[in-house]
Amino acid sequence: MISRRKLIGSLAAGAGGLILSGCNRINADPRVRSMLQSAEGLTMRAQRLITDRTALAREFDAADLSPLFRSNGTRKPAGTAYETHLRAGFADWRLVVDGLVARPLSLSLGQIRSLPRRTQITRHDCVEGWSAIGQWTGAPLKLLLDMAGLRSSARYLIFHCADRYAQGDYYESIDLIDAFHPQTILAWGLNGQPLPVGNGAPLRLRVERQLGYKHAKYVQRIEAVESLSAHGRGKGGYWEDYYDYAWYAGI
Ligand SMILES: Nc1nc2c(c(=O)[nH]1)N[C@H]1C(S)=C(S)[C@@H](COP(=O)(O)O)O[C@H]1N2
Ligand SMILES: [Mo]
Repeated sequence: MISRRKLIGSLAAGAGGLILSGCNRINADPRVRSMLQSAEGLTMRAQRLITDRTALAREFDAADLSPLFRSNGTRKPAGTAYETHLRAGFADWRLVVDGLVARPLSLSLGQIRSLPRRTQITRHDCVEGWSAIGQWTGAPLKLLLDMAGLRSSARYLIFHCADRYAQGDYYESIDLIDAFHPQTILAWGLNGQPLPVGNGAPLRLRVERQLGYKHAKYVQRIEAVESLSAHGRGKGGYWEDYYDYAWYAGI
């Protein structure tokens, strides 16, 4: 749970006393509502008829933890930039939050770790047919979005990752309902330890109502956009662009 006093304290210290713009009632947010009324919101409206997208994913107990949380996909980004950050313990690494925001952010890992944290034990489901239960600790994405101040035109967030596949850089995207979901966190810890390299160090997305490939590892930039069409091949993610995976992979 997040203590409000700690929240305000750390935001004031870490971000120069930015004003918190609350967005707790995401369904009442005019941006979300206008998106739901658009053509892009069609699939989502259909989904909402059968599921409540703001509902929480199931959380488990410590006794349910998988003995090992496997690494899948990229196990370590190639290249000297990542290697240099890794050797320095990510001391000079920064997460950039930009695009359609009022106050672009450049945050160190220390600043992100000192934000109020959320810890959750959840089950990760990969389309390749395996699941694992892990305990994730990180900063609720909502906190960073409130610090940055989304502009009214923002509809989606693109997560730019440090790893590359044959066709292009790994990236993923989510809408604002998932962005403000209470279990959507930028995780820097797994099972009580710093996030291992194989699982996305130093920072990875957890978006618990969706399948594994949406959980971007090695996140280095979060970009707020109005449309997904200008990025990659326009389908909102690496697997979506090149392998026809569904953009919305709700579970
Ligand atoms: N940057 C990046 N993020 C990624 C991937 C990847 O290859 N690169 N693989 C995805 C897939 S398919 C899954 S199942 C999970 C795997 O997370 P894990 O390595 O912690 O098990 O990360 C997802 N996020
Ligand atoms: Mo996956």
